[in-house]
Amino acid sequence: MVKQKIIIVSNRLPISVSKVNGKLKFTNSAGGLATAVSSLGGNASDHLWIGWPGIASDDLSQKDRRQITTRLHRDGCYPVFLTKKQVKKFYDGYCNATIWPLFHYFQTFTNHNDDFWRSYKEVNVLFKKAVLHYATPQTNIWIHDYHLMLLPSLLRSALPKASIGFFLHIPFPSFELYRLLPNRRSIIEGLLGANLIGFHTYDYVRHFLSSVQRTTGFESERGIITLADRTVTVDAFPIGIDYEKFSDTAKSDAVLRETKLLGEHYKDMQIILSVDRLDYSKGIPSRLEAFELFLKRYPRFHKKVVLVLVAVPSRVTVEAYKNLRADVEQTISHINGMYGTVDWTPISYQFKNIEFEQLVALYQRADVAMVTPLRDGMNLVAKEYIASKQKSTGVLILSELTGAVDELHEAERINPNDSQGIATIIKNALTMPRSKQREKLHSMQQRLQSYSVQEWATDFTDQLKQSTKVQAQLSDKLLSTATTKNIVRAFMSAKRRTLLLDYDGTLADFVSSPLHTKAPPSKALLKVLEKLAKQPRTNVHIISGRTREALDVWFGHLPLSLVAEHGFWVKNNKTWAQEDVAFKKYKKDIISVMEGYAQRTPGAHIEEKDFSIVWHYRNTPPELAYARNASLQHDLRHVLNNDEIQIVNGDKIIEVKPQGTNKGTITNELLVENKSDFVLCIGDDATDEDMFRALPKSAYSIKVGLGETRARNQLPSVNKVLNLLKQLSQAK
Ligand code: GDG
Repeated sequence: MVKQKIIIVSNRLPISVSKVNGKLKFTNSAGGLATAVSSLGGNASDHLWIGWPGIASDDLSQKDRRQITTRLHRDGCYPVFLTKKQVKKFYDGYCNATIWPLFHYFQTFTNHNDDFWRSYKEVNVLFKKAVLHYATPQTNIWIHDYHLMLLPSLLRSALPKASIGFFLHIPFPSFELYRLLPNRRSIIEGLLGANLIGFHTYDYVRHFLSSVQRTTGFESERGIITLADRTVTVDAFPIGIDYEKFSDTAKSDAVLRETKLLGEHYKDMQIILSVDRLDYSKGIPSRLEAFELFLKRYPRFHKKVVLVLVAVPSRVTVEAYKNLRADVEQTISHINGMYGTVDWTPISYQFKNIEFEQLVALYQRADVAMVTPLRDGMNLVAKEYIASKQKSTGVLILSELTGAVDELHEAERINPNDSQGIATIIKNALTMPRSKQREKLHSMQQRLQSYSVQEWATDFTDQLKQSTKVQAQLSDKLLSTATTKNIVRAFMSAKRRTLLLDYDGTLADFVSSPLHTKAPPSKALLKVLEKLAKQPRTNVHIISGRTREALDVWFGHLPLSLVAEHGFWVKNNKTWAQEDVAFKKYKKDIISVMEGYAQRTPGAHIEEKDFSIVWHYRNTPPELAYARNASLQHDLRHVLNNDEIQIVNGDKIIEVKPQGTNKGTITNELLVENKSDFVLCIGDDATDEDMFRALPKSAYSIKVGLGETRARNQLPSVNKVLNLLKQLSQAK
């Protein structure tokens, strides 16, 4: 079997299969995505498209399936067959009755149903199997849209090194909406299997990053999320249209003929055009309301204007869509009945899919396009209208709740809920001077031409390759099996061995409370440490920011050397010795500043140690923490205006402590005392970088987690550290 270089995965294939009079019928849908894919370069055989062909498998015999598969293969497509039950629960259910309404801010239409969710997981697994059938570790995989949000992680576990991209075509809602989803964590984890996640606008990127942080705790910097062993890049790629196709078709004979027919039919009337799938997110009822208001307020336009409303049938089996259709058709009858005359019908309504040339002719002829969704990921109709205006003028009225508005700022922006405002804008649009219309169209056309759907696809796939490459470099430092073996070998042959180990985040995972009663070492860890410390010629040092009391309770019974409070306390021969520094005199001021903040910052609290005061904010909502931390540090600097004290940012803490002593200074002292020919140092945060800096070249150093470090190697998790220590403890 030929393995493909790019696999596109989307719920629907660009070819639909149906059965007419018992015979299979194949229909191409020349959508934007199909054009985008064909522009990706390489041979057609380099691309493979996996998706559902649009017909339930219950209606197909084995022979039908074989025929479909063979026929689709010829066009580079591979079918995933779904049963009627899956179509109902996965597609109509979880996709279109749960995710679609919630992500478009229609909370009350959102149906939370366990059966839907089960089916969603099941179908994502079906897609995974289909992809694995074709993918190699070198394949680039590009997954599309909200139907397949679990697929990136499902594929990642099977193909750890694959290059996986995901693009969401609908909005990603604010966390306040997203948090309502019972499966919010699984969906985020599903998406994080990708190397690159793309959205239409930066607002959706922001919402996504904040939802990632709030549901999983993973933070991001400049759009890069750092997981334990990988990074994920998140960015905005506003989808374009096939500009040439629209501008060329607009000039074609077929369209000119259609436009002429429209001209004859509507004579001197101005046309306002409305084209969408019949979907509640598109705001059709409020558009009609505004149009009615316009007719009421400006009778001089009666018989001079017609609203051509094309509503394309969509998801007709879903309850909310049935109700919407009834509602829209009732309102149209009402307006036509109220304002129409024998020779004039204000709204010309078509509930069907019209031919492409007819659509472009309508774009070409329409004086105004009303694109007023209540929410829309991007909205291509707005862009297509502008591209089709090659020989004519026109005005675009565009909702500010579409993704497209970011690029089309010359459009007449409206709030789709403001019918009064829209009525005025309709009047202004119908009377706008042609020179002004031309000027606005020109700027928008230039922009759309320069970032067409072809550029969009190339941009996304280039970025995917780039981010996969950068991520591969990042994981270059991850400790390999070979280096692990080297470390064990060096440990075994050394005359004297020194191990310098941090505790939180290195030997134990972070817990939500810093209290030592809440973060005790596991039995497994204690066992490994004991065994390790009892190895001959071996000194094991725990170098922590924790207090003496905590370290004593946890490790006092083991033959380990302990360093508390980042080096201010050192335990040798069963007694603690302290660094000679003056800190006491500052404590009162520091605590008083911090207490003021703690009282009005939910989740934050203060910890007092002998040589530091710590502000903990792990349980504070991140946005609030960000704001409070900035002003807390400002106030602290103001109060402690001297060189003896430093303010250090740690992992979800701000620590105020004396200058001079740190984990690096103590490391220097320990290395002199121990005189070892094997040194291994493991840590995870900024304070541990001081240790890494103090090590001789020959030492082994490991940072837990990704991110910049001076350490020679990295390990992704505490568990992996324990594995390594276990190997050393068993070395003979
Ligand atoms: C989703 C997101 C995002 C419409 N009627 C006819 C017809 N169309 C074509 C248009 C346009 C497409 O359908 C509709 O695209 P939109 O972007 O407006 O909306 P969705 O279908 O909701 O698309 C959306 C998009 O994905 C891409 O990422 O922009 O936000 O919801 O291309 O031309 N085509 C023909 N006859 C019709 O009657 N031939």
